[in-house]
Amino acid sequence: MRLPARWILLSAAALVVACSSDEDDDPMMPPLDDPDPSNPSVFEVQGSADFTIRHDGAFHYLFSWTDPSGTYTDVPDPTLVLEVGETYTFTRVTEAHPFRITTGALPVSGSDGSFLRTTTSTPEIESFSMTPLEDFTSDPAPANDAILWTPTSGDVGDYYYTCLVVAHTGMTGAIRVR
Ligand SMILES: [Cu+2]
Repeated sequence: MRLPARWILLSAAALVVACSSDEDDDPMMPPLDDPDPSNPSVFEVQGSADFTIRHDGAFHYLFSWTDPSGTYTDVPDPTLVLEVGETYTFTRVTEAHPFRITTGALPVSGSDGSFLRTTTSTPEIESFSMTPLEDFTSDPAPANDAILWTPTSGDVGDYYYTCLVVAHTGMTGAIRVR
């Protein structure tokens, strides 16, 4: 039996597509969870930036900063997309609510702009914290010690920030280093 020429051509094209997509996708390396740029809570911060952090009750952190794309004021729990090699400061300027950066393994639910920490265990939060702890904690006033972070290529990945008051589960957001 002779196969129609058109069928052979289509089959060859499908084989080429299948082979090229095999090269692009490494099944052992799931892609990083890319933030959705259409989500208004996701901010691709341009260049180095200084984040000033206030709070809305026990519900949200409020971030203010300026970068070449504009000035942002009191943004509740933004997802911050940061760049390797740039330097960022995170400074708490109002009372209470110690601010901690953790790894992406912190147990949370929700999505960009509305994350909730799902653990209320201090030892568990500590276990997922970035170390040294004091370098990734911004204490409230009057200490006002800032976190100063220049992510390296080894830091590419996902992180969270959260309040160390265990009941303040909504004071949680994401940082993605790209
Ligand atoms: Cu808090």
